[in-house]
Amino acid sequence: MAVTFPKGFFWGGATAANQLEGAWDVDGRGPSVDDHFLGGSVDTPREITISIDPDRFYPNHDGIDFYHRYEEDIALFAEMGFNMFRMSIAWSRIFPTGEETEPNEAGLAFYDRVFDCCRAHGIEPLVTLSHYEMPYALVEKYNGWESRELIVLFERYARCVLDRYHEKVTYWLTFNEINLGTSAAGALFETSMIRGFEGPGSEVVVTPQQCYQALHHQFVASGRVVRYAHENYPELKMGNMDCFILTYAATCDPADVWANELEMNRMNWYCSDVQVRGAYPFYARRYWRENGIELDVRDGDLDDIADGKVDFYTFSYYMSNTVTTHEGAETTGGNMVSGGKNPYLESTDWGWQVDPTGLRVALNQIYARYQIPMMVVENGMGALDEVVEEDGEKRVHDQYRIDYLEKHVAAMGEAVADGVDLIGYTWWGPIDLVSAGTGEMRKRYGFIYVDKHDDGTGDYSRIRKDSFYAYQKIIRSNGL
Ligand code: BGP
Repeated sequence: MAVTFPKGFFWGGATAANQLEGAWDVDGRGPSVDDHFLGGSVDTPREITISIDPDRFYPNHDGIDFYHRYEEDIALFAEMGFNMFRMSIAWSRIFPTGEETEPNEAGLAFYDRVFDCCRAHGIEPLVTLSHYEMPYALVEKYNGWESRELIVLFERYARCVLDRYHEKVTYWLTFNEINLGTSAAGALFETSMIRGFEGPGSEVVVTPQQCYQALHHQFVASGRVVRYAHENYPELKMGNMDCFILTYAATCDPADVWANELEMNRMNWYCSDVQVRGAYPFYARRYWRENGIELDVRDGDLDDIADGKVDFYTFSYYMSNTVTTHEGAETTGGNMVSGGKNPYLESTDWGWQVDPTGLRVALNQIYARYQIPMMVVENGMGALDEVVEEDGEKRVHDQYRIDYLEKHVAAMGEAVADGVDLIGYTWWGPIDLVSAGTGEMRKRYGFIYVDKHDDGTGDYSRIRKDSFYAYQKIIRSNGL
């Protein structure tokens, strides 16, 4: 059966400000959390430094210099046929310390230029308000989302950018991969609770109480922002964003099946149940009790959450894992999430298990639960690429990435045929950028190669990889 994607389907790519913009201290921008992270690798966690050490290399400081090269990059996206570009706004470009009452006009003007450039190419921006970052000053003063103070500060920032860009941007997401906040390792990225911490990131210790309280603050903040958008700009579409890590019971032992049910609730459903349905789910109370969590919920919080129901559901999908209660099970990689190995799946060089069928399963499960429009806003493969010279041209033959792309597009096509209301797909890292988990450039996702390396060298030139043309073909045929 020929797979048919809906007419007007959004095809594009996804990025985050801190991973590509660079220009970390330009035009009044304040330091952001990620500016304090050094580079790491698959087995060496990124180190955090409280002060910026001028003698060390911080990969996010220069990113891939999108700040100065966005016109060239957006033109390349348009050449591939994109009609959507997912990006985020760096909060500290707009409010450098997070506590100013007036925004930084130079920062606002930058995003005006970017959105105008997208529009000129017929590309719809999809904007994440918070993608793993906040002004670093808010870490020092409040320990990130641990503090309730963050709610009003985030609201101020979000209202400001909604007021400014509502005619240029229709699709918005509040928090990137909010559900990573349900575990200590993920909370490091997602909630920025790293005050006073120095050293390799994975050693940051936060308790379940801190994680779930921080998430509560984010739910309230997200709810208030969604309500503000709906009341003031009814044409806007507001979405959530979860990191969907599909898990399977490793065996048919009912104990494994139940353990997997619990893991799916924590990892994949807890946050989206709140943001899609506007209330904490039925299983939350037992989970809180058994994990020593007592939420501080103030008057009005639950109304904010109830009013903050999103219009569409979005998620990232990279891998699946397994869950077992049996001893001695092998585990596999993931930057913030690791899980059980699946003998039927292969893994990337960074240990992420590749499972296109799992994407079809996830789409069906999510749609069965919520029945609202959905987008896959991240999917991709980090790999080592080699540049070769042929006929005086530089090329990258990345057939592995094309295979990954085609299989995941096929799985989405099947899900569409299953009846899922899927409206868009944005590949993670359409252009090589700094890895969030490891800080590496060598972990490349792009259809466009960027000459930038982990020792800081490179001239930032861009090269179309073979996958550039493969994606172009997919888009031209609307997925056929
Ligand atoms: C997601 C993040 C992205 C991105 C991606 C790939 O979890 O939302 O920011 O980086 O994963 O991960 P990594 O960069 O660690 O390979």
